[in-house]
Amino acid sequence: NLRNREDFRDRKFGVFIHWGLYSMLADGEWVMNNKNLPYREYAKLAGGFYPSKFDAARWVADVKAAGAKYLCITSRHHDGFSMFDTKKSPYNIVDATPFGRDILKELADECHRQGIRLHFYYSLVDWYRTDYNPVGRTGREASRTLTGEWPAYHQFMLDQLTELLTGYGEIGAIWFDGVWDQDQNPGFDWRLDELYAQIHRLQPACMIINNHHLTPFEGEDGQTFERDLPGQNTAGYSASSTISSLPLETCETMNKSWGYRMTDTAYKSEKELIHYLVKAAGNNANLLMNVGPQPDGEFPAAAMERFRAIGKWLEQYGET
Ligand code: FUL
Repeated sequence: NLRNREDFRDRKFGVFIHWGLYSMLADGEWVMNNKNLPYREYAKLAGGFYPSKFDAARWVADVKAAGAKYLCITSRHHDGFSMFDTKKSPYNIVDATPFGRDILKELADECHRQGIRLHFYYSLVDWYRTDYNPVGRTGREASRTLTGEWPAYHQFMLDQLTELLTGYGEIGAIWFDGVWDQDQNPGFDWRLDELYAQIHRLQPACMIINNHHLTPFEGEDGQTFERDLPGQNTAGYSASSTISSLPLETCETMNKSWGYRMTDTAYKSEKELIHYLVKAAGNNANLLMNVGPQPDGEFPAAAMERFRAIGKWLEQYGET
């Protein structure tokens, strides 16, 4: 997938979308962990998830109008809720919500129709399943060994990745996250090679990116930095990485949150965001800029204003 890497490098600007059950609580995607919510109670949010204004065509058109060339959406975040029609667990948007629609499928169809490359964020951490411990919490806080059931969880991930790579057309990249969850468990083997091999088998051109905050491993196709430009470490996530010669990407929020947070009004200005996009490009890195859609399925107005401003700027000064 060398050609795909080059294609990715040229895309420069992508939109990250964090959307899930957590959006309903309007307190960021880590709310279950941060507020110590019991996972079984949290799961009941699904029964009320009905984003009546969700419109995949609108989202993709807005992303395109912002001048972005790709989109990366949370297929399943740490809360363990699948935002797609998985057959591997009933805890998913089609079977567990009154909405009953596979938003990933609708988005995939629109991305393909409107010419936006689609990436799937996929969490290795799962706060819902009992075969990945500790339930409801990050594993970073305590050294807890995984239960003997862990191979079943690994198989579950393998099966879900198979679904994602067979039911949604061409996928530009799988964006993994959560390797760091087992930092307190030295020597733990995520068996990533098996996950990677399956991706390569199913879609040889699909890139593998992993937000492990380390220098890329064997089999990966890009390096992503969380809230920092390559070579910087202001956010504290990039201490153990050196800059790779693979395509680079940095992800950043418009305010301070990934998932929708009602109280977070600390949006960066349009100018700051445009400067950051230019700086990232100057560092040979793509910028993956986040938006956290509301529970009703719309992008927050403050995010929309910024998307429009960036789009206008790119139209005037950007290369197409
Ligand atoms: C981190 C996650 O823990 C955050 O919730 C978010 O998804 C960010 C992009 O990556 O590792």
